[in-house]
Amino acid sequence: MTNLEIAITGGTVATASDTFQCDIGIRDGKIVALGHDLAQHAADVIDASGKFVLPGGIDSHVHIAQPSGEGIVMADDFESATLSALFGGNTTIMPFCLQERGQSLRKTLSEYHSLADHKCYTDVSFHLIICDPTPELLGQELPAAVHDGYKSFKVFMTYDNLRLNDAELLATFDVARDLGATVMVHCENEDAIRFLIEKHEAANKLRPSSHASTRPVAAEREATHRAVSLAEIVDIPVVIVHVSNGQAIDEITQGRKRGSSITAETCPQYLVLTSADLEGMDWEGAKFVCSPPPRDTADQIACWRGLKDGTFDLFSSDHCPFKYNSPDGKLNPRGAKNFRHIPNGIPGVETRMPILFSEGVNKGRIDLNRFVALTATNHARTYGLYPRKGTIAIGSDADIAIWDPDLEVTVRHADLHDGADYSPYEGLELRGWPVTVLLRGKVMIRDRKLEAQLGDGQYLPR
Ligand code: DUC
Ligand code: ZN
Ligand code: ZN
Repeated sequence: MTNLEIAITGGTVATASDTFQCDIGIRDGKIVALGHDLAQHAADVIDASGKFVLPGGIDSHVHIAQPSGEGIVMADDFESATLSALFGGNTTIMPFCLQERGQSLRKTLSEYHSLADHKCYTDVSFHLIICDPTPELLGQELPAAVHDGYKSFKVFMTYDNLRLNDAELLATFDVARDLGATVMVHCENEDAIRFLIEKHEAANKLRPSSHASTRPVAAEREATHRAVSLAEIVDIPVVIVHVSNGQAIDEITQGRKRGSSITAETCPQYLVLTSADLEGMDWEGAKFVCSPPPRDTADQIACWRGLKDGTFDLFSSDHCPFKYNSPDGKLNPRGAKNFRHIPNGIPGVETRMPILFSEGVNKGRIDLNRFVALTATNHARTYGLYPRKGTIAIGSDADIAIWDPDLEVTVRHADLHDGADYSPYEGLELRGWPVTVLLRGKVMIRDRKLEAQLGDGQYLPR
């Protein structure tokens, strides 16, 4: 009798805690059986012999279609970003809804929903970005949004038009604590950065490499210390996002030793890029302009250590794509002359997991279970999607990525699916790539070929 829609057979299954050989049975979009000899019960059998069968990736830090300044346009819409995510082994992504000053949260959310509705290849759940914490927003709009299931938001300590000062951070943390919302903090000291930018401009140091020298480790370390301290004063857990260096890691470790609840995230750019990449010929360094900027090899090593020893809980892309050779991208008329006008952000949603798999698992720096925790399970746990998402267990959504651990891929932007015109990882030689991806039991990619339809991805209320 056939009672399974799909059986995935013969693979090595891994979760955040265990690795085992078994078949997976899928029905009605859910995992309904873990066992042996399931093929005979299934209408469709996917042979995963010699492959790793992992939970679909969850990338909880992705920017899509966000307003990014006059004349600047992000390179991805929801269609291209989620297609790219899917080919990189992700089944859920969590983009941000940026509330522009003066606009209501409700309107912001409805605009992002109309951009995303029926246009996704992965499941999607939104965070907010809060940049204008007026009494009305904190007293009414934010509680209403959290009540409606938008339970996490990012705040910035940098960027002129986004940053919150300490009083605003405290007031926002205070409300988040009462609401049980999760706060993500971008830690860089805006005043220090602005001071350095002005110095660099006065000295006519305008090339892309100045982006790194005007956003030094000390600016991130200080802001991390402050965010952790303000959260301690309010007694709220925080997520410190895109940590780039050893000194910021130390601040997190110290905070935890004092008893603070801190979730820490890092990203691929802090493992395989350095500030030297911003020194590229012509204006090519602009391709690597993101904040915080990539650091040096000692900081790369510190980030690897943090991934291995459990300091980091989350490994996200901070995907934030702009075209390079375009007047609405990195080489906009002002950005082509002065680093401060180069839009901040790099693409990476498709390469996030292959980079960590190849450089981490295949090179012996982290094990497979840690890989799963860092790329899927901990994201689901942190943002309220677990155990529906982020694991392989009876009753969970059948969101599964089947990896060929030995497939050798040289990163070429021409082979990727995002809307940018370059990859910061061009030429990187990787081993291991997801070849087949299922979303809620539907085969979306089979043997690296798309079978999904636009709109197969759903919004996930939380
Ligand atoms: N920095 C951010 O804070 N967000 C998106 C991209 C970036 O570089
Ligand atoms: Zn950020
Ligand atoms: Zn970001």
